[in-house]
This record gives sequence, structure tokens and C-alpha cells, in this order.
Amino acid sequence: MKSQYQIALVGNPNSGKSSLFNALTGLNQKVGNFPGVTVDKKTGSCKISDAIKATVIDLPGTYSLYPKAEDERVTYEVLLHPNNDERPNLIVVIADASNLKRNLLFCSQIIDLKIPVVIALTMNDIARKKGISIDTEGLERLMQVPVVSINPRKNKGIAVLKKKIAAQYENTHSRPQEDFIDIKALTGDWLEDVKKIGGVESNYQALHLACHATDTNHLQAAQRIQLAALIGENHFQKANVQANEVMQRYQRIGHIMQQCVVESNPLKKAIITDRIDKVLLHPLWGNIILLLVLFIMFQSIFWLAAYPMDWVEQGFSWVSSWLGDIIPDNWLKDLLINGILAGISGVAVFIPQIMILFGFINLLEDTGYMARISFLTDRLMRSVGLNGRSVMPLISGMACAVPAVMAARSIQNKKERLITILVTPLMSCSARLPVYTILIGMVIPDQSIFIFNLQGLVLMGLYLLGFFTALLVSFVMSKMIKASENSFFLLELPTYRAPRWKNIGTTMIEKARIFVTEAGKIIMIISLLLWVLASFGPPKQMQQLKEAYTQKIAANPDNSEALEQEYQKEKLAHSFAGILGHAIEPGIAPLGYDWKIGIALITSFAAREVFVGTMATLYSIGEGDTDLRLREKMHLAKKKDGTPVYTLASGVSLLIFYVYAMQCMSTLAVVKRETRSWKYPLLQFAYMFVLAYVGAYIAYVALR
Ligand SMILES: Nc1nc2c(ncn2[C@@H]2O[C@H](COP(=O)(O)OP(=O)(O)OP(=O)(O)O)[C@@H](O)[C@H]2O)c(=O)[nH]1
Ligand SMILES: [Mg+2]
Repeated sequence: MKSQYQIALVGNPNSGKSSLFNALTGLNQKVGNFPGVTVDKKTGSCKISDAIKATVIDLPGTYSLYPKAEDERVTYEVLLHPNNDERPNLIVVIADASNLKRNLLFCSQIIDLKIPVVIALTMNDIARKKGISIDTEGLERLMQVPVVSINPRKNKGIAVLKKKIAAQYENTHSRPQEDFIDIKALTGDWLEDVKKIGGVESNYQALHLACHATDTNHLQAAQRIQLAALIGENHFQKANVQANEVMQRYQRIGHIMQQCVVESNPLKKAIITDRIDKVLLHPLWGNIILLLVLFIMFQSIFWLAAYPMDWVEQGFSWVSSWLGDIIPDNWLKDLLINGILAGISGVAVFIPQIMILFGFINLLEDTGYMARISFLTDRLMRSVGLNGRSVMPLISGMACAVPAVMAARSIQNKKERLITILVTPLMSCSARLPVYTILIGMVIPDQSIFIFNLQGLVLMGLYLLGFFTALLVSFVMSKMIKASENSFFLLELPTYRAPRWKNIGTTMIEKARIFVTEAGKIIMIISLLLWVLASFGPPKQMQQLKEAYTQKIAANPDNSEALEQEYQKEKLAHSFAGILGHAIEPGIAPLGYDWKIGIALITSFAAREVFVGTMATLYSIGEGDTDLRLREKMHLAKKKDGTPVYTLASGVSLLIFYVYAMQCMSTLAVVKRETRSWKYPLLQFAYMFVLAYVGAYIAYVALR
């Protein structure tokens, strides 16, 4: 890889880096209209010209080369780590033309690294609306690097950008000889010694080495000692130097702006975004609208999805009875219909809901409303020890906790980041949706209150329960964890944009595909395993059971059908799965669950959506009747004493268990990676389990 030409895309957050990355590579890196969408690096390849094939790397946005949050650190490492595999041969700095001054500050810092640079100006359309016009040629001359206007959202200007990149490639020395500002004057001549010790070429890189001498991990111990001595001798004041650096850069940028940027009466051009924000960020109306938006989202997950869900369900039950007719009776048929098909249909039903959920979240992100939610909720978040920025992980946690936990990287304060990571899995993710839906469908009556669907309201209640518990747990944790850092909330509010429906459509389909294949894989494996465990048992007992029922049926041939069903049930109860379920029954009986639910609880510790697959398999093996739908079979299920298994009490208790329990290996793994310790995932698992058990118990006792 290293021999290849490497191009890094860097720039301020939300400037369009990932959009450009997608335009260059044809990949589908996540794009969203708020700062902090990308939190990790991602590479792809791109043909720049006939001669050049390059590796392009998309990076998290950063405001300066002094990293404050974890995502900024990722970029910092790529650009400044001297012997890094990803160290670029060329940097494309993406600069937001509607916010040029601040973006040029970062450009100037990158230029001083003395790696060849091309500046790509994005958001020219927005700049134009604001009445800003930019003389790109003048800018090119004054910044002394190539500048090109592009619109990666619309795929415009990409060819010109490629040409400029190719020109840089052919003439790699066309970078400014002099620093943008006099860096050596900021520190003193000893910077030359820093360069020698660190083995770096540019003054600016040396300055960074001096600033990070103690906390950087790419220096040898000897180098570190030498640097520390040098810094001490010369009374190097990091903060002062940094402040001076930024001031001097802004001074020069001010001159450049005067020469090549014209703003026509900026006051008159209040753009639409400001007008919309007057309403959406209004202390009263803003919050009412926020609640309304969320409310519509939950109602539509239930309402809108109901029709396509019905079609999927009917389709599967049709396929399975058709297969039942054409395949001769044998164990393979049983495995196919009761094992595999039952498991798949169990999840496939939920595709419409998953798509609607992801579509909605995508809409919030794409329009720029997500950043407003963050702004509106900052006060609330702060009162429980979190930060307005925590809202983005929390909301994307409604889709899936894994990327959500990673999204917490953009939170600067370490304590707030940690707490956000610990509570994010309390947000109900899409994998819980199938469990919620099936249980709600069974124990909550399908009726309306005013114009609202009761089942939809309960669904929303479960999401709210998860959310408010997350706040409560944060509050408790913030009192327990000590922190010395200051907390502040700074978030740039992006311009509103019309959603790109095509993109939202693609995301919805893509997420559905991932859900089906990823969840499908786990469910398939577990269903197969479960089918084996549920179909076989200790041979001796199974044989006895078989003989007993053969005799019963022979003695009572009129009743053979009912007896056959009873036999199937007994067989399941005595199978290996049955034995396992019965073994844990005493532990879960106080919550109102039977042994079949016990099996589902065990299998869904790998991933929650397995619950439905497990139920589907258990009930099709135990009942043998393929015409009834899963929900109906579960509805008819009885305990030993003849009372129904799924009552309001046990149903709600189970719902609450699923709201709280940490049943997801992938999330635990990502928490381990992000916190770099086993302590936190274990803590998380434990506290969530306690919440789940106690919550479920209270619900069962209260409703019984
Ligand atoms: N109007 C307009 N919108 C653009 C342009 N380029 C990108 N966008 C939009 O700007 C938003 C941010 O784009 P991203 O590509 O996610 O930005 P990013 O720099 O990767 O952002 P982070 O990963 O958060 O740092 C998206 O809504 C894009 O559709 C442009 O030239 N004009
Ligand atoms: Mg990005």
C-alpha cells in the first residue's frame, strides 16, 4: 500500500469531506448535515488520471491541528505522525466557502506542514446566497497553492479537482517555500534543534513536536528527554505560542480576504436558515415541535409499517405451507420449514419498520435538524451530567448502539464521553423493535385513544423509558465519577438543506439489507442450533415418550390428532432445549416467564433480534401447525397450570427486560475498544442486567 499515491481529505467539520470522498471513490461513506459525522478514517481508491491511481482517505473533521476530541486526534495522527503508513503524499483541504475565514485558518496550518496541498472550496452555492463572492484565482495566488471550486453534493467540479491534483503530482515541489507566518519567530532558533531531534522537515511540524513532546507516542524515550530539556532551557510557553500563532494567521488571512472576497451587504441577506431557526429554536415552540417530530416518528413506525408487514407475513406463511405440501415428510423438511424458514420469516417481517426508523433518523441528519435537537436539549443534558453533543449518539442509538458509541468520540470532555458511552445502549435500538412489536401486538389491545393508536403509544413509552433511564443513570454516574476538565458545549449549527431523497432511499435499502444479512446470519446459526437442541433429547427418555404416545394413540384412535399435538409439546419439553429452559425457569419465574422464554433470553444474549427467531422455531416445533402465525401461536400458549403465558403482566415485564438488558455482543465489543478497557463493558453489562431484572420484577408484581 505504501508505494501508492495517497491523498488525504481534511477540513473543518461538516465541510463536505465525506461527500467528496464518495464522489471520488464511488463508495458510500456516511454523510450527514451536522459536525462530527465521520469519527474514524476510511480509505478508498480513485483514478485521478490515466497515469495515477490513488488511495483516498476520508478523515474526521477538525478545527485546528490542536486536537481536543478523540475524532480530531485520528486526523492529527494521520497528518503528523512521522512514520505513519497513511501519511499522505498530497492533502486536499476542503474549505467551506460560506465560512471562509475560519476555514482558511486551517488551510494555512496544513500548508505549513509542507505536504503538497490543493484547496477545494465547497458550499459555493450557499456562499452565493449569502452574497459572498470569491475570486478563486486571486486566492490561489495569495495562498500560493491551487484552489478549485467544487460541489461534491452535486458531483460538480470533480474533474477540475482531479486535474489540479494530477498537476501537483507531476510537480511535487510546487509548494510554498516560506511559511505562511514566521513560525521560527514565534519560538526562537532552537526550533532547528527540535527538527533535528524529531527528524522532521517543516518548522510547523517541529512546533507541534514541541507542543506535544510529553504526550505523543511516536517518540523514543531518548528523544523525549532531549526535547524536554530543550523546552525547559528556552522557557517554551505552549499556550502563548499557540495563541500568537492563531492571531498572526488571522491577520494575514484578513488581508487575503480583503483582496479576494466581496460580501454584498451581509445584513440584508439573512438566509432562510435563520428564519427557520427563529421557530425551531424558539424556547417554547422549538421544544413542542421537537416532541411532535419524535411523536410522528413513533406513530409511523407502527402505523405505516403495518401494511407491508402484513404482506411479508402472509407471503411467508404462504411459502411455508406450499413447501409443506410439495416436500415429502422427513427431518429435512422439518429443518427447512420449522428451523430455517421460521427463523428467517421471524426477522423479515420487521424490515418495513427498520426501514422507516432508519429513514427518519437519516432525514433528521440530512436536513440539519439533528444539530438543532442537540442545541435544544443541551440544558436538559447538562443537568444530568451529559452534554448537548451526547444527543447525537443517543438518537443514533435508536438505530444501532455500535456506531452510536463511536459517535461519542466527538465529545471533548472525557467524563461526559464515558458516561455517554455507558448509557447509549439504554436507548432502544432497532434490534429491540421486533421484540417490542410482537409482544405489544400480543398483550396491548389494538384500539385508539383519541386519534392515537394505543400500541403506538406504548411503543413510544418504551423508547421514552429507555431515554429517561439513560438520563437518570447519567445523573447517578456523574456524581460518582470524578473529573477535573471543564465542560463546554460548542456546536456549529449547519445550514438547513433539502433532504436528498435518493440518498435516504439508498440508506433505507442498505440498512434493511444489512439487517437481514447480519441478523439473518446470527439467527440462522442460532435457529439451526436451536432446532437441533429442540428436536433431540436424551435418547432413552425420548424413546420412552414415543412408546407411551404410540400406545395412547393406538388405544384411542379417535383422538389421535390431539394426542399427536400433545406428543409434540412433550417432546419439546423433554428435548435438550427444554431441559436447558427448565433449568433456568426458577430464576425467571418471579418475572412471570416460562421456560420457552428462558431459552429465548439465553439465545438473545448474542443479539436481541434472535428472540423472535427463537420463538418462531420453538413454537413451530412444539405446535407443528404451520397455518397459524407466530403471534397467534404465542397468544394461545399456556403454562402448566393452564393460565396463558402471555398476559399483560408477563408481557410488560418482558418488554421492560428488553428495554434494559444489555443483550448485544457487538456493543460490548465496541465499548471495550472505545474505552480501551474491560472494566466499562463489564460494568455496563452488570448495571443493565440489574435494571432489567428489578424493573421486570416490579412490573410483573404490579400488574399481576
Ligand atoms: N449546499 C451544499 N451542500 C453540500 C456541499 N457539499 C456537501 N454538502 C452537504 O454538506 C453536508 C455535510 O457533508 P459531509 O460530506 O458529511 O461533510 P464532512 O466534512 O464529511 O463532515 P464531518 O464528517 O462531520 O466532518 C451534507 O449534508 C452534504 O450533502 C456543497 O457544495 N453545497
Ligand atoms: Mg465526514
